[in-house]
Amino acid sequence: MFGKVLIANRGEIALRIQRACRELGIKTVVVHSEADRDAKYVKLADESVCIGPAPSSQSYLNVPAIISAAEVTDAEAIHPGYGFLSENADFAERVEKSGFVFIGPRPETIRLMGDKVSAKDAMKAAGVPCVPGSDGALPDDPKEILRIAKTIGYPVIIKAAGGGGGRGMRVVHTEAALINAVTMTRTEAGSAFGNPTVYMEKYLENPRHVEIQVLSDSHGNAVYLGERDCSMQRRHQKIIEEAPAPGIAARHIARIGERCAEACRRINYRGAGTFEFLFENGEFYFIEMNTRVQVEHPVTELITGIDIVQEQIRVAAGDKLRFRQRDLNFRGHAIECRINAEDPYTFVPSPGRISFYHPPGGPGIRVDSHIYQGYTVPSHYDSMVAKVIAYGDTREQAIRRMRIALSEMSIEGIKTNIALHQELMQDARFVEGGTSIHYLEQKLAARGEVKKNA
Ligand code: MV4
Repeated sequence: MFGKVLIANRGEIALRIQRACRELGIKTVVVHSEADRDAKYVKLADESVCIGPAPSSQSYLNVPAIISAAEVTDAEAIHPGYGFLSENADFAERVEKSGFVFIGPRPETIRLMGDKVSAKDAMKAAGVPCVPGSDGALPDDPKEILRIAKTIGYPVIIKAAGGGGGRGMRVVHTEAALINAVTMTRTEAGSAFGNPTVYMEKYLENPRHVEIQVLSDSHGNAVYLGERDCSMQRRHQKIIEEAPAPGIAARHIARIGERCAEACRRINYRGAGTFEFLFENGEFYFIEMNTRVQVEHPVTELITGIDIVQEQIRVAAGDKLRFRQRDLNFRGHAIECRINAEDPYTFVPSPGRISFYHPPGGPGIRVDSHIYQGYTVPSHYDSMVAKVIAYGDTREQAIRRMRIALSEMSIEGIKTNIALHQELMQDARFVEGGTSIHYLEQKLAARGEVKKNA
């Protein structure tokens, strides 16, 4: 096992990785920006290195500064967390070429999945069901493009190969609008991602977002850790995630999960990964693969009893997975609410000093957060300040526990979206389970109209 790991991230995930390292007996180095200098989690680390000013471009994305920090502190491996450099293949390559272990997949794998066309090709070849669409990149010939769309059937969606996570997409409803939409998506993709390649899929009008968590070692072993439903989102920002996904049969999950694990074995995947699917009319359709630990990993940890971050570190160190699929049981239900420093109505970020903080607790409640009373939420980064995760034997119990947790929690001095979460935990459609990716935006739009009319 590694003696020392450098954590190339900030906030709650930097603390989460630190805790995993500590339990494994690994020393930690945290790199931080000037804005995060006084944070408690920085002081809790064995060592810390300031790598630049507040803007991420000069700190958390500053590759030479991070590599230098690993060199001067004699770290053996680098954990990138999520966001920032976590899915940057060039960074992973620089880390390994500098003699450190990148805690994540091999750079080639990150590159393969970063290109959504090659990712889909690889998954299709491995037997993972995909959204019907163009076989690979769209050609230049407009006649060919029109023919492909006719075969798929409208509506179709044009996506950038270099996009992902909701960036670089356009929905097309009619033949008349197609060629212009392809041209515009290509142009935008060229300037945003440096890659004008686009592809086409059947547009699914009202799907759920259901993802499969996998873990894979470098000895040909791979398992799936069940699914998460992440449909409750606004503008591609998830706000509630849960495991298991309400109303999907365990047999169905087992079948798709086994396909994902088999795909990992085929591509010799290393580490934790997530297969993103759209789920509509009882069918799974692969869209993208994420090669990092995700914000919502705790819900999977609670229903499996597996520490995903520790397992990431173990397989990066070359260990074999310590369990097989038949050793795993999915038990109970877990729900995560992302607590953001933002206005609950306008969603405008609300950084600043936390004048009072009281976290929730009690049976089945986990809080992943780096905040405390007196902490100042910097304005330079993501507004998520805490994750409240409720676990119960049933979904009903998890919801009840979440309602209690949210009622106990107080964060004063900044605005948060706790009130929105409280409202959603009482929402009849959420309580019923299985809402689509459009539900929250539709609900918020309806609420806005009531206001305007009043
Ligand atoms: C889609 C889709 C409908 N049909 N693909 C958005 C994020 C990116 N990961 C893929 N996305 C979508 N792809 C087809 N063929 C709808 C979305 C989508 C979405 C997906 C997951 C979660 C939230 C979403 C919000 C809007 C659109």
